Amino acid sequence: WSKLHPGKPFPKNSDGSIQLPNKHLQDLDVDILYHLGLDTHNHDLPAMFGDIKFVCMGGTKHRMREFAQYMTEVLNLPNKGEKLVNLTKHSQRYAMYKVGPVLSVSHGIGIPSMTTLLQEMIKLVSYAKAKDPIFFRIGTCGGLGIPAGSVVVSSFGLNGNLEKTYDLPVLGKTRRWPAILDTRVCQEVHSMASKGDDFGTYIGGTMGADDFYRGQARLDGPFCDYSESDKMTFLKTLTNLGVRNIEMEASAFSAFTREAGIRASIVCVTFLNRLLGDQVTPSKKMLTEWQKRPMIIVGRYIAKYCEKK
Ligand code: R2B
Ligand code: URA
Repeated sequence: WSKLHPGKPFPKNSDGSIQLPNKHLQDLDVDILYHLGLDTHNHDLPAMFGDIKFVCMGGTKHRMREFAQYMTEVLNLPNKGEKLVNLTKHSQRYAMYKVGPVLSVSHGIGIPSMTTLLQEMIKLVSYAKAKDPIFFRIGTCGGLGIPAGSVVVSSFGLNGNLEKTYDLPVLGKTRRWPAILDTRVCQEVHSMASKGDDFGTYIGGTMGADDFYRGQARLDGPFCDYSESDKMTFLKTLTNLGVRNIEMEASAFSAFTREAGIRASIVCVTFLNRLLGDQVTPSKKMLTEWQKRPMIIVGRYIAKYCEKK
């Protein structure tokens, strides 16, 4: 990694709260978390979010509301069955729900949308003085060589150039950060799979592509100038590198949580086996059912953690 600018994982405060490495923030009287519709002057962030233990992010607003509702049941919270309030409704970009120690928040599609949200979430948990928060991404993906409907817990992120990094142009130069995920959380989350589940849960690398079509070697986008055999060669190369699934955020999610010193895990359900095709063909009902699977696995992890407390 010597040629990268990895930025060491930043140490936490002794009480487990998150330190922000950016010294410029100390010059701000007020920090406006613009896309969350929250700020450090008008909102008492420690009172609102100081008890957060888990930040769970996923693509859609609907799914993240469903996850929040699901967690009220799993944790048997007093607001079970009540209508949940979207805490970011003023920003109208994302949706965020708080249930007990869980924040459930949508991040949209792709790395720029996700990292905008993720960086404001990192600031939010730091300002709130939340202790040792763990971040999850629960999502959807294409699988490699495993049945559709399987769950993949990511062991590392990979960019579209087959490198285990997240690359971002900064001040006119591309900088790179290692896309590393916490091995222990990955294994602990994987151990939440049960023999009785009607789906398999796998560990593997996850490619975070910058595009759904050509960026994921699809043949069904509006543009395509490579052959089916080029596509298969690429997908097999990925498989040989230990990659089990392809989505659109893993590299950046891994890199930014690591840089902040936050333990994190990515848990996605596969909507298709990319070695067999490109189109997402299962019915909406089936896909909705499958999207619950990462919630079930992560829900068990959170429940187990809360039991121990
Ligand atoms: C998975 O699904 C979305 C694209 O359909 C994207 O956000 C991702 O990572
Ligand atoms: N999301 C992706 O990014 N790719 C897929 O193939 C399916 C869902």
